[in-house]
Amino acid sequence: MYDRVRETDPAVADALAGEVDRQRETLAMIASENHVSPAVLEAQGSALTNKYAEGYPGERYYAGCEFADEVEQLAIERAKELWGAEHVNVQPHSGTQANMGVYLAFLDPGDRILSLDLNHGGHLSHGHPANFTGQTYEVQQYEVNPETGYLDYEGLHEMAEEFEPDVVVSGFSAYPREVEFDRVQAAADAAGAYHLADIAHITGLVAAAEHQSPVGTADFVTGSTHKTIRAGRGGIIMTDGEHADDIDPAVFPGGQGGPLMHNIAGKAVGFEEALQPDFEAYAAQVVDNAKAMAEVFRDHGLSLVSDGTDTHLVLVDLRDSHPDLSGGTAEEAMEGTGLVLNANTVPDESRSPFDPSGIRVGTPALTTRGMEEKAVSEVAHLICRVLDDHDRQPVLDEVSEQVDALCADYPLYEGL
Ligand code: DSN
Repeated sequence: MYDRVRETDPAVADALAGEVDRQRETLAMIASENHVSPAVLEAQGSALTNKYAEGYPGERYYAGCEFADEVEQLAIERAKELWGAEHVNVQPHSGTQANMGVYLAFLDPGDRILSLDLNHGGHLSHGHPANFTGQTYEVQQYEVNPETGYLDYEGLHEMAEEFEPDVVVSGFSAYPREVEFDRVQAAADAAGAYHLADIAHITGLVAAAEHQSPVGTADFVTGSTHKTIRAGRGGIIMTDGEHADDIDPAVFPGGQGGPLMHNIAGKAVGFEEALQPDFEAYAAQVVDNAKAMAEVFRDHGLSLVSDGTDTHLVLVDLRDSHPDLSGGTAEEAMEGTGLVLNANTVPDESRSPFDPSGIRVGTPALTTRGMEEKAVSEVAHLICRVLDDHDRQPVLDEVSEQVDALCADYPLYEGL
């Protein structure tokens, strides 16, 4: 594998082959990850990586853009069909860059953002002090209800009226429940603010109508294209005709230079795959699998934020069931067995963001491997075993063998 790379650079070839093997031989449950198809991989590795194409289809600053134009236009048309958006920009290099495009277009430095706290499931690019958003704009953050773990829509509404933000952000990285976008919209309307719905995690669920859509409700919908939608890596912005003329120049030349045309090709191919009828079944299975996982965890006595899930992820708060076990230690013990998930902050976090109190478990990649409820429940039982016996090597060895068997039963990238 990677023979041409190997001729030039054996060290990188080893690392690339090692990564394919790592993905094959472990179970990816980082909720933001997925396994794209070989077709998407091939498109991302295409000669379009060489092409500068500043501008937009039909209006480029360089010659030789006919194929770049074709690919970008296909990505745009397919995205419009998938999400029902009037206007789509497929050039953001990532979900954060997509958010940046919206902020650059509609906010001035010092303007106000109202968004969900990172510990409660938000995202760095929604106003965290370590991110440019927290450094450029005035930020206030809302929270989930401490009793239920669900978004506190009334609290959000009151905060919007008091704080008078310029933009209210919805859409989250570690929120397991369905987002009621119309209620966020009502809060934004009460403040005369824009509503930015960042659906990075749930793009695929929204496209397949497994989650309600903010398109047509929120002013701007941003997302990343490699998570549940399983297309090439990057970001996307959707809006209506009214805001389109401000969004495009904010992405280029406002915040980015040349678009990553090879990634846009990967987006186009992944969107085409998501338009096929079997994608709806995939997205439904992602959610069913997450619910099955939540059930095993609950039966095992684990505390789940919001007591379950409507989406692709489950957030486990370890403090009640395993008060001496941090998320970081759990993550490390899991990884040693081939269960790859991430430590995550939880609402009312009492440890540090570097070693928080929770773990976040997602099902998009397991579902891509073909797993259904029975196999996913087996995986959930393995996670419980590691949590209970994270320092008992014989148990970890047994779990590791069972992970190997599951990986063999649900193979990945055969023939690659
Ligand atoms: N890093 C992604 C996540 O894991 O949620 C968000 O950008």
